[in-house]
Amino acid sequence: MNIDKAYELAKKRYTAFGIDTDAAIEKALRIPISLHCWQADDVVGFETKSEGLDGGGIMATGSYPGRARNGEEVRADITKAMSLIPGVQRCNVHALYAETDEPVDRDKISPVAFRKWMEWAKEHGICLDFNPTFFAHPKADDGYTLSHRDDEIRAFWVRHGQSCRRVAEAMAENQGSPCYVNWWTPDGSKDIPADRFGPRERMAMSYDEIMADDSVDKSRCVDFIESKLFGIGSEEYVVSSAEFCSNYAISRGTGLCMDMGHFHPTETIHGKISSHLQFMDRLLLHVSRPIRWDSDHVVLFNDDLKNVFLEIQRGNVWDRVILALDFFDASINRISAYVTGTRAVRKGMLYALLDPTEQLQSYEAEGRNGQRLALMEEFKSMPFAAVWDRLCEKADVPVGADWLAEVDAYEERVLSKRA
Ligand code: RNT
Ligand code: ZN
Repeated sequence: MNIDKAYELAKKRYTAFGIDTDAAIEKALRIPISLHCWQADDVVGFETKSEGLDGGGIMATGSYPGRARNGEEVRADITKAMSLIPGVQRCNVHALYAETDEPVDRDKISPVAFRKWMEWAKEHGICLDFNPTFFAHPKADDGYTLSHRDDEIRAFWVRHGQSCRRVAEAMAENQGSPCYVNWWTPDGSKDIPADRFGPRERMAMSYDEIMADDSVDKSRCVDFIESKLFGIGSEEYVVSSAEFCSNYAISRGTGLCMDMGHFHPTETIHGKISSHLQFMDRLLLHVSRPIRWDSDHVVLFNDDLKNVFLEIQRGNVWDRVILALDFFDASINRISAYVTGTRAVRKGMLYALLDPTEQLQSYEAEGRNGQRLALMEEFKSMPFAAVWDRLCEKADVPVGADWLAEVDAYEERVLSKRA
């Protein structure tokens, strides 16, 4: 009742600027967000019994009880989280979440190992995306994978990449929609390398060898390469830097992935979108929140996030940006991490879709930059919350903080029973 009243008033305010709030809600609900499977279990995966990330320089810190311990638990937790989040959702699975009866090494993984994921996805009407795993493996222990100087190790990782593209293709076939594949390698060095060229040459060669497999349909398996500035253990040198990845992507026609946490701590990514999209068809974004470093904190509805979506809105490139999440916090209830983060992303979309873009751009064309600035500022205090509540109501998910009670109940009933 109050939600409807508040919405009607808000709608009037936005209509005065020529903004259609109903259309914005519809559109915001239709844009897919790919939830990462690894928040559920702190990036442990199903290969080992280890209780944490094993190498690769990414780190899930914290020991909040209730971590998912197997495929059934991971999927149940994601299903629970998804039920509290409005709008279209996908799920992105990492290769180390393969489920096999006998151990299968990374270079031999095949679609069968992801059969349960595919069945689950079908059952819930969601699409899957995929990530090869170039970390948490003895052959990645010295910090190099696809750029390794040892030919045998490099060839192992190339085979891993090739098998991952076949898995992705099978997922795409299963869901009748492309599978977006994100390529991230930890390769790099803690201290000053004597040779920065060699690993980059080998990295490019390896990607070329992986992507050369023409039997994989590129409209089904769609590849994006993720850059990074530094990681733990690769502070000085990262092979797949921003320049490496964007040059590779442009020269080879593959996609680029920008992770919000993979740049200098004072550097943001929204300004880069219009540069890359001059030369690329599409971009994948890993939506994350760095705090002082690539800490992968739960995404919040903050200025960084708003700016990314405002940029997409103002450039009208909604269909050229693919959104996947990449955060992992082991210090809080993991379902709440998913729900807080993903709802924040959906909020960011709606917020941007309610932007007075046309008016701002015509002020700009007329050189009325004072008006442009003023309107941007005024819009920050528009009754956005009322439109957001309406969106949640429309999507049949809890409004406001009501979802917390459901997370508490799930914690009590399910998570707290896990040893
Ligand atoms: C690491 C990258 C990468 C990973 C996932 C788990 O810094 O962001 O995307 O977080 O592959
Ligand atoms: Zn990432």
